[in-house]
Amino acid sequence: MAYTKEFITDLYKNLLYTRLSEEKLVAIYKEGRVPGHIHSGVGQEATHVGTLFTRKEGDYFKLAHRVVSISHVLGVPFNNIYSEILGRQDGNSRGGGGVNHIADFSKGVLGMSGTLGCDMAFAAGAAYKLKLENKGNIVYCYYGDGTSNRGPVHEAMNWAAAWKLPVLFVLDNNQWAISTCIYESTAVENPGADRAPAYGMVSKVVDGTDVLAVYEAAKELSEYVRAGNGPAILEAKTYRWRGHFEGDQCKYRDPAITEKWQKKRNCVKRMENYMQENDFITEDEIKTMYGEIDAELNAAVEFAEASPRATAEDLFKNIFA
Ligand SMILES: Cc1ncc(C[n+]2csc(CCOP(=O)(O)OP(=O)(O)O)c2C)c(N)n1
Repeated sequence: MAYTKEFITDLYKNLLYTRLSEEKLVAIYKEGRVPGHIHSGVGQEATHVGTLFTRKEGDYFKLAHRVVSISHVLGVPFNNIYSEILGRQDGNSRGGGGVNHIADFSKGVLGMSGTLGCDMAFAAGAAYKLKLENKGNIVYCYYGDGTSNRGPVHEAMNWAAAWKLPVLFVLDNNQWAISTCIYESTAVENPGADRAPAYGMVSKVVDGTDVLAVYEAAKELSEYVRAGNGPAILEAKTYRWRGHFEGDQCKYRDPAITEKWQKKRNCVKRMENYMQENDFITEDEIKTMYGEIDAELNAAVEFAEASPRATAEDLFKNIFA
């Protein structure tokens, strides 16, 4: 398909924002500036950015614990994202949620459950609301390959399919669940796509490091879901570049394979090559963009560090009982 320069530049810029933010989180974690932990999503940005470029006003998003910077693409400011991650009161959940719980209902960002898989029912529930409203909106529901083996995932998928709920399930198959490789825990090659027929769903498998391929596949499936045909599964093949969490030494896997993905399947570099080959951007313009985004991210970290810390009293606010 022929793309306009504006579209490609916007897609790339969002990809770069997400990459540089995921790297920034690793950097400030190393400096001891992040309380708790982070799950870096470096290397997996294209799956999220490519699918989200098919979103429409009024859609909902059930994100995951990895690639948390993606909520910026949905309009959540970095000041609030970083404040939440650093446990500060300017965070989206006033610092009480932390890295796994970037939620902003005003932008359709529903957050997630730390009990992986259980939150797939949030997506189906939100999709039921959208179905009743009948405005052509859908829910984007992200999950991992390890999560795909949990019982609540099956329940949510069956419910969504039986009631023809508008959910696009996006499986970010990075091949690892902490230290367990997907091929040790799962009998099928494609834990999203191979299971889709059992639910009566359509699916596609795509190279999750090719943002344009992801976009095209998501466009086709999201249009199918928007038209009222029921849910669908997009399975994106990626690789977890870093450890499960920062500090994980990855002793359980071959570093040569990781290196191969980093060198050959770097979604940002692939997009930069594509853009330069097609005269959409120059090397200097790319360099300028890196500098500007980095400065913006540094300012957001500074903002977060200046925000007051969440206090023990805050624990008792905004709870039901
Ligand atoms: C029900 C449940 N079991 C275990 C955990 C601990 N846990 C956190 S992340 C994770 C790995 C999930 O793997 P995957 O779904 O492939 O996502 P990835 O971390 O690779 O992005 C596990 C087991 C959890 N949060 N919830």
